[in-house]
Amino acid sequence: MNIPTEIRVQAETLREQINHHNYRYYVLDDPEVPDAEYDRLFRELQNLEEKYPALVSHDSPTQRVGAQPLAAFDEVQHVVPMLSLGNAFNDEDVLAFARRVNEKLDSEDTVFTAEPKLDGLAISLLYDNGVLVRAATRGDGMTGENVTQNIRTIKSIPLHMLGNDYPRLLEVRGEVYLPKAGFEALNKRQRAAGEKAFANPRNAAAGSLRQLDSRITATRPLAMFCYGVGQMEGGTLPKGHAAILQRLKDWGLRVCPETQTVQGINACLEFYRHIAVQRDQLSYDIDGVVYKVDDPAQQQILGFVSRAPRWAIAHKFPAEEAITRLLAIDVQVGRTGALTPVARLKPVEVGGVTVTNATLHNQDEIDRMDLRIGDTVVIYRAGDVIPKVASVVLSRRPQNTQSFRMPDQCPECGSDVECEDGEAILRCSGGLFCPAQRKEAIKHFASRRAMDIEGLGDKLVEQLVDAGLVQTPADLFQLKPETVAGLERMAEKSAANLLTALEKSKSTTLARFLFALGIREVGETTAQNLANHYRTLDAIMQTDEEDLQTVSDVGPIVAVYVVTFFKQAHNREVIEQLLVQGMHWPIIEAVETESLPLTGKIVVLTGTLNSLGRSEAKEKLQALGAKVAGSVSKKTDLVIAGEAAGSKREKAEILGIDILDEAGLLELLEK
Ligand code: D41
Repeated sequence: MNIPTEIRVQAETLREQINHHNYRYYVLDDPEVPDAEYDRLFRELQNLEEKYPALVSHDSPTQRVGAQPLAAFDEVQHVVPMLSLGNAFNDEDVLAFARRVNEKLDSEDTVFTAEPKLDGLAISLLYDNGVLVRAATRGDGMTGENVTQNIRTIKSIPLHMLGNDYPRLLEVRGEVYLPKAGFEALNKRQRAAGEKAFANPRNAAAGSLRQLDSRITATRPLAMFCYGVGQMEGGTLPKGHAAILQRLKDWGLRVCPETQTVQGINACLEFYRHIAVQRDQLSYDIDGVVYKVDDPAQQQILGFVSRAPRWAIAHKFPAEEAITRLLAIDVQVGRTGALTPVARLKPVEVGGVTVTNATLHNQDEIDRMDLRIGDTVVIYRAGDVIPKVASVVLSRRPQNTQSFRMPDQCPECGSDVECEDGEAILRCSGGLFCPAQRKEAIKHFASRRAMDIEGLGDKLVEQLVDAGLVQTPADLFQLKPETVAGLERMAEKSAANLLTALEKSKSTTLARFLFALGIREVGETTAQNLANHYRTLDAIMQTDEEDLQTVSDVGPIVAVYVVTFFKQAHNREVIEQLLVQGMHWPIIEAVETESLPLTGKIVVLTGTLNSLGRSEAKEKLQALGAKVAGSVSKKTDLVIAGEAAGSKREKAEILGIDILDEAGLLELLEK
């Protein structure tokens, strides 16, 4: 097909725009336009390429979805070997490294560039005339595997470098990793699908890159930071490691923003401590920092020993994995009755903290690891997250291990345990009859973001429930100073303080109160949305599922939870008592909405929208004053029918309700 010039220009312009926004988003971490605008450009390019398949270029930003599965990975010979890094485990090791460097360079204050050490996989990217032509794993440093198809799915890796001053041939090296959030999300997905969860982000990144089917890799939110160059032909690089990194960044490659150039080894150690403090807040896992002599002439003088440069060293954090013995598996009952197996461990130090418990998630997870009580296990702990059992050391399994089954009865109250459809979660059916759920409900009620009852910590709640003094949140407000003071480790003064705090907590907001009730899936945001929408507790207690779904953030599942909660007599009773005790909040004024174009109109969204997401559309309609409902009825004023709209559209036609297509919606939102 002959493609008109203006179409070619249009596609090229779109690609440039998309690449530019990718760069702003991934490399500079400073997006210029909202996601919706990016999505719009992307879809426009996709549509063009669909219409004119000959337009599709190998480096088009649309070509990241994965390709046909491979039978095996090809081998790649690294022209410039990928060196390894020497390790330092303490300040002394680092100082010894600095002495060697300074001696050989005959300098006192060498300039170093210090980088966080990503815990991922070392990867080489080869750019030929700016186009990504090959990506390979490090392998043994000499020979790696060709993972080009997989690497192409990583959005933060440019398929085409930016600018025009890049070398004719350039090999960029760096670390591919899975951000912490991506790791958690991936494991959640894996578990929901009955698949094995990954022990840590590094394994997850490795597993994702080792996929022969790149369409699977495309679903894994991998990312990359670049930290050096290998092969280069037909070009020059600036003098100095930090300057090279800056140049890579200009060419569209992602570089770790924490990287710093410092003078002298003490400044390196300072960097280490600074990063150690930041570690938990970083969006990616690191296992230490790397110091590199910045000046390439000095690097040359230092050279390397047995495949590791003498001009660089990794200063590692204490290990995050350790081996210990699984002593027992206990079952914990959470606020919503969910049963979680918890590993009791022989105390072991992991990353500088003594660990005695670790989470096991569910029975499936235990079965998949073939975990038995008495086993030797690997414990993994990253930053401040809950430690977990990563794997079993089968070769160290003793003779008399015992397998484990989740109980049929709640270990706290003896009620039957129920299994929710399609979920691996077991739940105690005892509700607030179950002391464990009662305790958790009261802890949640008292917590800082709920009623914020100062001095009412977890331990005290447990004491109060165990002593039979408190059954429900409302009972808290009936406590007498003498009873509280009579509890173990409770002095008169702290008892008086608690009562003052309880009194103070009575003055609250409707949103906090709703959140404090602990309705399933009603977090702070949903509670706030419910409060804004209904303005009174009565209105919320009387509403139905259909109406609830007109609230921003509330879907059919949450709507059921809310209605079910308020239907239950014991919940209504507790609420009643709390109000009698004097719990109160300011009246929420109605917002002036009369001037909005869709005020009072009930709108239903159906079918697929191309230019914006459904929740986005819902929010925008609500901003215009509309109530967005889930199903079509006589009360409906308007139906927005996207692509492939089905029965809802038909019903609207039968009822004679106004119908708008996507273009009509966009026009409406423009107003
Ligand atoms: O972040 C890392 N994991 C990292 C790894 C880094 N920031 N810098 C590195 N620099 C090198 C040299 C100095 C040899 C170019 C490295 C690695 N190597 C490396 N990664 C895996 C093996 C070696």
